[in-house]
Amino acid sequence: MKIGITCYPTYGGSGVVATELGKALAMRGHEVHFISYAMPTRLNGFVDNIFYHEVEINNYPLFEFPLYSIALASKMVEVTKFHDLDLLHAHYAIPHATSAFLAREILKSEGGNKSEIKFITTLHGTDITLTGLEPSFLPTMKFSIQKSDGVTAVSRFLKEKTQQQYQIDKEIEVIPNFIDINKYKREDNEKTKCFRKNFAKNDEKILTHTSNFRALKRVQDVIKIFNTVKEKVDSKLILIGDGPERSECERYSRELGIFEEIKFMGKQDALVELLSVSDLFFLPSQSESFGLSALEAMSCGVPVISSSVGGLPELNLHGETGYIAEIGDVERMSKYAIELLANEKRYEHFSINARKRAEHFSEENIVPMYEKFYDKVLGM
Ligand code: GMT
Repeated sequence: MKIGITCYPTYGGSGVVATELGKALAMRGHEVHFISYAMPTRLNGFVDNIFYHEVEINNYPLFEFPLYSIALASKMVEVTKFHDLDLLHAHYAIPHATSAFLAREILKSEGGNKSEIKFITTLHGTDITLTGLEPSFLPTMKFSIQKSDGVTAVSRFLKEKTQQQYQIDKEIEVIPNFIDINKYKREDNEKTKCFRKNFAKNDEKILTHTSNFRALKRVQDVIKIFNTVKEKVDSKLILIGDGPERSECERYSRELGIFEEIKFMGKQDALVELLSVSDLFFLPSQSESFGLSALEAMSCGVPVISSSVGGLPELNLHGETGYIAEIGDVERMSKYAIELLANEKRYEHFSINARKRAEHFSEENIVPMYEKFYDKVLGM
């Protein structure tokens, strides 16, 4: 199959999922064409069967705002025609589903051999729960989702939320996030032992959080939890990633007098190594449709303490792979963390369960769900 994938290339989980999906599909013999404004960050190194098409945007003094959605639609038309695509797959509805709709209608009106092209939209999270609900986007979003030839959502929660909030009766297929379990696995060797020494003393535990530091990730809650946990369990905190709340988080940890015990790592490629030296992962988000970062941690055998929002309970099983608590209940999250870190046997059990749960979301299990869905939409 020849598939055109559009995603946000540099920021957020939707781009990661879209790129990893494209890579996995290419490995399975499909031809994948990424259509975006920049090369997706995870598309590093040469992969056979993968092509990248950059959307060029011409600036003209009259256009106060870049007309990306239109330029993207035109690029989708061009790539579909000249690379003989079978399908367009838009990740994150705004504006990708709208551009794909436009591209499909243009190709239909041209009446050539691509006049029957179909497009699929994958809903990831904030496209539905936040940005899409803004009055300036809502009618266009609803329309674009409804007009998609197929729609997938990354959790049952997101499917139901879409149907309720947009009053859409369209069938939505749940295809969860996935992980390369052979890459994301706990490394326990001389290198990671040495790595661990950089962060903590032998008897200290390492608590970790990864995100793009937006307000909805509630990174300050992680700092509050750490402040309580470290009173009972000798520990250090690693914060990975960067974003709008980072400065405020650094300021807050200075105010609490614990800045020296927290490592603000910024964006990191060595995620597997960092997760391999971690003992607990925190994701206390305000909103989370799936929680890819928690899945990455679990795949490395790290139990997760998360909020109970969105799709998180579909991934993190309370009392098995970690614990869940209400948004903002840092007291309960701290209590869970202290109890788990203090109980070696239970911890071992949770760590094994976390890895087993992650295996359920392996690339091998989930990517064929997309292939099956493509076949269904194309009537094959
Ligand atoms: O909002 C983000 O953190 C980025 C966002 C995105 O769409 O790029 O992530 C969403 O998609 C991920 C991949 O499907 C999910 O794992 C995240 O849970 C989801 N984020 C939110 O719902 C906040």
